[in-house]
Amino acid sequence: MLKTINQSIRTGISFSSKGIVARTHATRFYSVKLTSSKYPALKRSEVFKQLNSDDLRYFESILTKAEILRPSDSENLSLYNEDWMRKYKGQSKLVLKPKSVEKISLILKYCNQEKLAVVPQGGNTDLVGGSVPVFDEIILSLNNLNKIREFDPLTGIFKCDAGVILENANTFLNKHDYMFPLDLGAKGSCQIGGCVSTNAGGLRLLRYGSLHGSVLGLEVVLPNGEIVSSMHSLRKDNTGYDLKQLFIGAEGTIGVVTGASILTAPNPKAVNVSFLALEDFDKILKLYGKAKSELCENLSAFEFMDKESMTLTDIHLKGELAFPLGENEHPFYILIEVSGSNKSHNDAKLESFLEGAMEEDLIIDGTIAQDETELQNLWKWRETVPESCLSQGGVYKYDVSLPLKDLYSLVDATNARLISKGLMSENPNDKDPNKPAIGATGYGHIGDGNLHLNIAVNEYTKEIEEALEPFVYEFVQSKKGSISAEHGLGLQKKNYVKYSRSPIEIQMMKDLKHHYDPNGIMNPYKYI
Ligand code: FAD
Ligand code: 2HG
Ligand code: ZN
Repeated sequence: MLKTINQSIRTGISFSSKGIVARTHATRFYSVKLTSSKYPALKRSEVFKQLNSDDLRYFESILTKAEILRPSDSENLSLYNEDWMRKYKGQSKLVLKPKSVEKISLILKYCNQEKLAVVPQGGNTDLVGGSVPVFDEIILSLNNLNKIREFDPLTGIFKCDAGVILENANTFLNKHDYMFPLDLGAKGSCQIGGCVSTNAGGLRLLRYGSLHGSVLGLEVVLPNGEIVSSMHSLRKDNTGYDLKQLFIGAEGTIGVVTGASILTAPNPKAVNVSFLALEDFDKILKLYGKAKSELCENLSAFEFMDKESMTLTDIHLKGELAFPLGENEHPFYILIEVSGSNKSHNDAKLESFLEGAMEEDLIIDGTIAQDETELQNLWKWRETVPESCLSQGGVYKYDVSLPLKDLYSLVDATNARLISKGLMSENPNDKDPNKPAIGATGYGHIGDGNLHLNIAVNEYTKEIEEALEPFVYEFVQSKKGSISAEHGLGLQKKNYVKYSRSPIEIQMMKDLKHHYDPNGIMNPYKYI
């Protein structure tokens, strides 16, 4: 049983944003349109060669049958050409799945000489169109490079191939009483190399920091085939430039990450989670301040979800899980996780914090997990939001950093914008099938100042995209935020980097790209 901490739900709460009325009938999915037809201004570069039979013969000479995937093979090529949101679709005719770093080196050396464009691909859970080709680029999948290399139980330093799936890395570490310092909803599919290449932030960044801190070393294959083996194990190493940082978050534009050395964290002995309802965003910020000062080192997650994101999640879960607080009737929800080494201390801290928060009128209702199953169920209401927002047909996702005081205002502004353009119903109860947008939702990582603005739609349309872009980016710039908090730039934000980076910063990125990849074969057409 979930322990309810306050059953006395207040009435008459006014809801600041437009409510979401999502479809409850079967999800409609459209066949994914080719990226090249959706964005006709994007042209295939003449610099790149078309794949020919000589190229195929070369790849067949260095790879086994199991490492090459072509249209005639039974495994579906569209799994590699289409992204997770079914928003982008490339036309690659070749997927290479090498089993060794040396083979990756030979592939890149050859592609560089022959000017064949390449898209590195991990678990293909990218949310900005970065992991799939735009035209006929060769897909270099890391799926077969998936061995754990070594682990030191004293220092917690873990070394693995780039293709190891995050969840598998964590399961391995848990057996040694350690944990991976990153966790996210796509953990069952995303790979360590993909997470490093996007500098994924995830659900516990506030406690464990970013991969820029926990990656101690990398092994990378440069576009010319050179292997840079820097799988260092040192926490302190100031020997000149910290070159690995260049590849963390580079999104496969200057090399292929083939291995990573990571500083992992001891697994906490005691973890607990509370799910709370709040009546306005201001109270979320007050609660966060209180959590920081009272829960201190025990605070391991502080996630927020708005009512709309919970509505969509409820529909998506189809009654599989009861809503933690009876009804989804409050404007905002917070999931707080505390973790430490002593259960009674951990629990006592959480309970006294929650009692104080109720006395100060910060929370309306809440519940604390009583066992591991309940804890996992509460997390499910947070981790399932990204796919729930997609489940109505499509979703436009924006991942932004904003000053905390302005964080939620973007959601309200986006709803107002869609209504003013006639793309969304003003009245949440009006299920007008002619309005392509269902509504904007907001959720994300309060501790990181990171809002996920998701606009659930019945289908992807040019009108919605034009209403949202550059509107969202201009809004973020006006508040001195970042247009790319943790998901990267990919193809989606290709034309908008200037909203968060100065001309000199963009030029320095281009210089680096040109230096390491003069033929531009690595993940072309994307942000750089
Ligand atoms: P891919 O999607 O395959 O690739 C991502 C990018 O990295 C592409 O540009 C690709 O070309 C490049 N790349 C991949 N592997 C390599 C490599 N070995 N070398 C060089 N380049 C490479 N992100 C967060 O930050 N926080 C979250 O909480 C979060 N939650 C998510 C939840 C869901 C349900 C989903 C679908 C995604 C989520 N993401 C989140 C997005 C996140 O970026 C990815 O899940 C993950 O980091 C990408 O890993 P991947 O292996 O799937 O990489
Ligand atoms: C999360 O925090 C992820 O759940 C995904 O970063 C966010 O899908 C999104 O917009
Ligand atoms: Zn996130």
